[in-house]
Amino acid sequence: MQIHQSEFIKSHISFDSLTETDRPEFAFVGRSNVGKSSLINMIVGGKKNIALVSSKPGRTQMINEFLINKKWNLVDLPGYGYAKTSKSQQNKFQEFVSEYLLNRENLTCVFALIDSKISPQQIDLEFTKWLMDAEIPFILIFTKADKSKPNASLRNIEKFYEEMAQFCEGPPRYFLTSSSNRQGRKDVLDFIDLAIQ
Ligand SMILES: Nc1nc2c(ncn2[C@@H]2O[C@H](COP(=O)(O)OP(=O)(O)OP(=O)(O)O)[C@@H](O)[C@H]2O)c(=O)[nH]1
Ligand SMILES: [Mg+2]
Repeated sequence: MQIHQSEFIKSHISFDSLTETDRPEFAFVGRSNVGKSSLINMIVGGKKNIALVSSKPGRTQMINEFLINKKWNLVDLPGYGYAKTSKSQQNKFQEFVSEYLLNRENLTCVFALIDSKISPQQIDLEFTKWLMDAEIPFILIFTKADKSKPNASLRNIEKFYEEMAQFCEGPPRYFLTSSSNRQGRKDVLDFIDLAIQ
């Protein structure tokens, strides 16, 4: 799939303000700082970034909606697990994100992002389990592949799947990506292309 148009639609601070649409929608979710906004820019951004990447984690605090090729939507969700965010803020995010994930009717697939540089984190495993239990369709996207040697990334992925095997029978597929060297861009776009047919 070629990306010939991508535009920012709107930021939402509550689920209710999202526009109802039949367009297929894909949501990027994951721990704060895992690289959601960077990946969105790498995959659908042109010369200019469309999602805001900041040096400080916890910055994407709203649901940011993008329209791609005038055909499908992409959503950048606030990150979970940022320790410096107050507990009440964290709860608010969780409520907001889970309300979106559980109720968005046109949600085609969630991309759950995991940092490929680190060994499995409890918070990511818990979130993956939550997606499974809620029967929300998702795949895993391991990020920041450029930060370690390929074998080290693959070992972390393997370990993640080993941990996941404790609560999941049909493991989801995954892609390994890097926003720095554009690894995995075609994999993700091919996946979306098939899903919107
Ligand atoms: N080397 C490398 N750095 C990356 C990659 N992706 C993201 N980063 C860096 O990681 C930091 C966080 O990236 P973001 O894209 O803002 O992460 P996010 O998940 O959107 O973060 P929040 O919005 O705070 O939840 C930034 O400093 C990025 O430059 C990658 O593939 N490789
Ligand atoms: Mg972000």
